[in-house]
Amino acid sequence: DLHPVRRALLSVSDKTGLIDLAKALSERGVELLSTGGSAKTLRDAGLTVKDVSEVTGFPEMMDGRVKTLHPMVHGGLLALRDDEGHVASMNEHGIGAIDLLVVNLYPFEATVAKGADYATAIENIDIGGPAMIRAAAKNHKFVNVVVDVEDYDALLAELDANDGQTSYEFRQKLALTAYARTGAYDAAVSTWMANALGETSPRRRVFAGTRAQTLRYGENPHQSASFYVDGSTRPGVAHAEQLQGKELSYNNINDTDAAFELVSEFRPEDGPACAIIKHANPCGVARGATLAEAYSRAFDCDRTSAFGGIIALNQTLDVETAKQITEIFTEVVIAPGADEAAREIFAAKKNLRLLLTEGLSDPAAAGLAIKQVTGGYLVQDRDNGRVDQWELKTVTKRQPTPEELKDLLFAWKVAKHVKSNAIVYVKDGATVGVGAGQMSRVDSTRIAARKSQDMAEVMGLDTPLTRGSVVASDAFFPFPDGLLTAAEAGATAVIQPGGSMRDDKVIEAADEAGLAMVFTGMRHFRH
Ligand code: 93A
Repeated sequence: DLHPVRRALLSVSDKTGLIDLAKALSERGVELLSTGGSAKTLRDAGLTVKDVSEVTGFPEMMDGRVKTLHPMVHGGLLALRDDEGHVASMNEHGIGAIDLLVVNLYPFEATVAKGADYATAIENIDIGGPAMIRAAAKNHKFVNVVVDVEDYDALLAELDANDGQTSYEFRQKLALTAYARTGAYDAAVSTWMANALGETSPRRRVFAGTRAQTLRYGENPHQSASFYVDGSTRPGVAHAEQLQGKELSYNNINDTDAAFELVSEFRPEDGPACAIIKHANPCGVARGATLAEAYSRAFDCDRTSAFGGIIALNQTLDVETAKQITEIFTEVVIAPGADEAAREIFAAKKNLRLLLTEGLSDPAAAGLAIKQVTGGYLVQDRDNGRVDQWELKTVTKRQPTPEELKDLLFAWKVAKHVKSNAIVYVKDGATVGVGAGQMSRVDSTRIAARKSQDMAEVMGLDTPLTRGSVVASDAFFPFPDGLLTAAEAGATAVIQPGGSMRDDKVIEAADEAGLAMVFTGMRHFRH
C-alpha cells in the first residue's frame, strides 16, 4: 500500500514553512503546482512551480473565488489510480494525478475573532480549499492531504522512511485530520452566522467551537483539557484581556464565568456590585455605596470560603477596592475595566490574575446551554428568564415591605446562579447565607443559616445576619419545613416559584409565622 508522491498541489493562506516544504519536495523530485499567492512566494524563493491556472486553462477569477474549482484539479485528486475507467478518463481529458495536497484555509476563525464585519467574514469563507481537502481525503487510498503546518515535518519524514512513498496508514491519519479540519471550519462558519443572525434554535446550530487554548489540565491533574470558543462576542471570560497572573486553569475559567455571569445581573447604573465564587457557587454577593463596600459586604457573607475565590465586579476596579482585595489570596478578578492606580496595586501581586472585559454580559441575551451525558448532549436555551416586580404574586396575608421587596428581587437574581437546591438569604442588598447543591431543600435552608451563624461568631456579632433577612428558593418548597427553618433563622419574607401540590400548606405556615411571601411563577434550577 505504499504509494509514491510525484505531483503536489500547494495552496496555503498561512505561508509559514511553505518554502522549506516546497524545497524539500522539489529535492525529492516532486513536481509542484500552486495557486496565485503561494506560487509567488515559491517563485520569489527561486523554486520552479506551475500555476494551477496553467493546468486548468482558466485564470483565477472573481477575486480568487474561483481558482481551483475545476475538473483538472478535482479529477487529479479524486481519480482511482487502480480503476480502468478512471484512468481512461484521465487519459482522455489529459488530467494529471495529484498525489499530495497541501492546503490551509482562509483564516475565517481568526478573521471573525477580530470582529470583522459581515462582508469581510463572507469573503473569508474558503470554498475551493475545503473542496480539495475533502476530495483528497476521500481518495486517501492514493492521495496525501496535509492541512496543518505542524504536519509538514511528519510528511517529509514519512517520505524519507519509504523512499519517496507514503503508507496507507499514514494517508488515513492525514485524511482524518483533514475531515476534522473541514468539519471544524464549517462549524465555525455556521456558528458565526447563527450568532450574527441571533439564531438560537438547535436545528440551525452545530455544537462545535474552535480550540482557543490547550489547558494545563482539566478539572483534575490527570485529565487533559482544552478551551474552545464558540464565536460569540458577548463580554466574558472567553474574550477578556488578561493583564497579569498565570494562565487560567480549567476550574478558573469555569468559576470566572460563573462569577461574571452573576455580577452581570447587576447593571452598573444601579450601583456597584460584587460576586465572589468558589466551586462555581457564590459565597458572597453584594451591592454597596462604593465598589469597595460591595466587595467587603460580599466578603462578609462567608469570609472562610472567599479565600482563594474568584471575584467579579460590575464596575471599573478602583484603588480602594484593589487594596481590600489584595488583603487575602484571590485567584482571579474579572471586571469591565481597571483604573491605572488599581492596576499598580495588583501588579505587586504576581499570582493574582486580572481580567478585563470592557462590558458586562447581557443576562437577557439568548443562547444555548450544552451539557454532556454519556452517549449524547443535552441542549437547552440559556436561562435568560427574569421576573419583574409587577409579575410577583403576593400569596400571604402580609405584603412585603418596600425594603423586603428590594431584597427579595436581589435574592432571586442570586439564586438563579446557585446550584440547586438553592437557598439564598439576603439583607440590605447583600447575601448573608447561601445554601447550594444539596439534595434536599431543607438542608440547603439549614446550611445557609448555619453558615450565617458561623460568620456572626467570626465577626463578633450577637445575632446572625439572617435575623431580619429575606430568603429566596430557586424552586418551590414542597413542604412547610424548609420555609419554617428559614423563619427560625430570622427570615421575614420569602420569594419562590410556587406551584407545589401543597402550596396551601406552605402559605398557611408562612401566614402563621407572620412572613410575607411572593411567587414568581418561574423556576431557576441549575445543576
Ligand atoms: O476563494 S476560494 O474558495 N476559491 C478557490 O477556488 C480556492 N482554491 C484555493 N479559495 C481557494 N483556495 C484557497 O486559497 C486555499 O484554501 C488557500 O487558503 C488560499 C491560497 O491562495 P494563494 O495561494 O493565492 O495565497
